[in-house]
Amino acid sequence: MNENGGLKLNLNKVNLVLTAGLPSQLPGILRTNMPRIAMCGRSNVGKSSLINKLLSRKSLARVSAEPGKTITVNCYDVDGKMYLVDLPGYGYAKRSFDERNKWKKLVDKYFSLDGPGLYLQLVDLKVGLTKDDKDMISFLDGSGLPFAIVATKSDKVNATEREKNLKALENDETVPEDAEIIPFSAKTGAGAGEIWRIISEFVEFNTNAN
Ligand SMILES: Nc1nc2c(ncn2[C@@H]2O[C@H](COP(=O)(O)OP(=O)(O)O)[C@@H](O)[C@H]2O)c(=O)[nH]1
Ligand SMILES: [Mg+2]
Repeated sequence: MNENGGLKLNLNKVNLVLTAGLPSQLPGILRTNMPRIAMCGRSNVGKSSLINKLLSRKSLARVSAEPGKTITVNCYDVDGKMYLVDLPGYGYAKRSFDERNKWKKLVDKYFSLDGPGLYLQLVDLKVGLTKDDKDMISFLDGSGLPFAIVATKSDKVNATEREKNLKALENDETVPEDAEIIPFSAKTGAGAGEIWRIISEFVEFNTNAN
């Protein structure tokens, strides 16, 4: 199977094209008719690690041991066919009111951009849904935005815990019945093929539509 889920992509042609720290910097140089795939989730859930794994890079997106350091939207152009977007994380307890406000304004601006956007909502498979995760899922669902749930750090749970925690996600009332839930590990790469399949379906559909 093609590891990019059917899309022909040259992963040597990946560039960080925009780092936006202010709403006014969006969309900036982004071509809004090009599909955007955004990583959404709390600080430390594994957003940057997912981007690195999908692009087979060790440290393209900065992986941080200290969560919540920077509030920026980082956009990677992938072979001129789509953007992978590293959204700033939420739920970082030490953030000040001003910083939370900055986060909200920036993310709201991103959500309001024109053009095709898919959201990968990351949830820690071991931790389960936080209050903030539930709020985000309700927002995505309520706004009619297309999204899939990626249950991260699957290497940290054993098979029993994994099944139990996946069931809990599936059965949570904030998670729509038809939502896709993909267990993923940036450590082992498990689930990456499935995530590429979802991305490529979205990209193909929205490229042909233009
Ligand atoms: N064991 C394990 N650790 C992970 C995984 N994904 C991320 N991490 C670790 O979790 C921490 C936060 O990851 P990062 O990608 O920076 O999260 P972000 O804040 O959402 O971008 C880092 O220490 C990563 O090495 C995973 O799949 N398995
Ligand atoms: Mg990050």
